[in-house]
Amino acid sequence: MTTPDLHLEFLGEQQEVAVIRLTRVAKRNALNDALILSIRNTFENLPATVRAAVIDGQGDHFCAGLDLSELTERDAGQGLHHSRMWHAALERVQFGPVPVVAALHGAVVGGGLELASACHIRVADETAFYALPEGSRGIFVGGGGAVRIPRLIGTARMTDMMLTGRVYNAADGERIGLAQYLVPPGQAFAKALELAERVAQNAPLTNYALMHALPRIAEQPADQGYLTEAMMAAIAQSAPEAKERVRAFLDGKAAKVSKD
Ligand code: 1HE
Repeated sequence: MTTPDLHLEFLGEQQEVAVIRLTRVAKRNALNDALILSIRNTFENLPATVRAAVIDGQGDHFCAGLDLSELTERDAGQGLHHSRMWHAALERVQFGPVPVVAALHGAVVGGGLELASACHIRVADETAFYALPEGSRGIFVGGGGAVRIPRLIGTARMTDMMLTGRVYNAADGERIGLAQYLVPPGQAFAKALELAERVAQNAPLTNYALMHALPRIAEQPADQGYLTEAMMAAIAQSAPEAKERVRAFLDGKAAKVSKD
């Protein structure tokens, strides 16, 4: 599944963390059609041993967004299908088999921010910056950004980013919710890997619930959300693994919640 523009490897004692790295450094990891299809293919074919994933970018930037050199003379129908191709790929990231941690640095712009938004946790180092230059390029987001980014930062902030070309630095990005973690330069990958290894230790049904039930519950009217939550809770707690984990705590064999 490794290609010249995408590297895949497995880390951890049981190879439980997949590391997906964009390696199109000369083009600042701009996403051409082939790379988008590679991302989709990778998430569709992760081995069953994998429990969590990290995605990052080689070089000085996470991702420069859509490969603008491919934005040629598409007609409306071709543009529609191109956008839908991105949707299908990023849907495999968000609703694929395992939680994904994005390790961000440098440019996280346009389609790069759309890719990051499809991940479940975002870790940024202090070199990261975020923008949606689509506005100034005369185009619009097409990789699911109009759906996902307002859910992270609100419609007003996204509108401002696109209307004015506003660039958020790493600290402000973390403040407004584009990233959940902010780390010193060069440390995003290490932190993302540490988090992914921790996520990989969760009961698979818990991770499934967080990826597949929680975002849908959050979109449901409250009375439907409560019912979906109750059903998901019942399924998760019925798993033998859940019972073992609760028993381990009651027997004093599992870690307490600690603020350190
Ligand atoms: C590219 C791209 C690209 C770089 N498509 N080729 N995205 C953008 O509007 C962002 C455009 N890129 C930039 O603003 C800058 O390149 C960066 C801030 C990301 C990096 O700057 P820098 O100085 O490190 O690199 P560079 O010299 O600008 O670029 C190096 C090469 O990468 C150069 O090619 P070269 O052949 O002259 O060496 C650039 O042309 C190339 N390159 N970014 C194509 N994006 C689903 S819809 C999503 C819609 C969008 O994402 S729109 C936003 C697109």
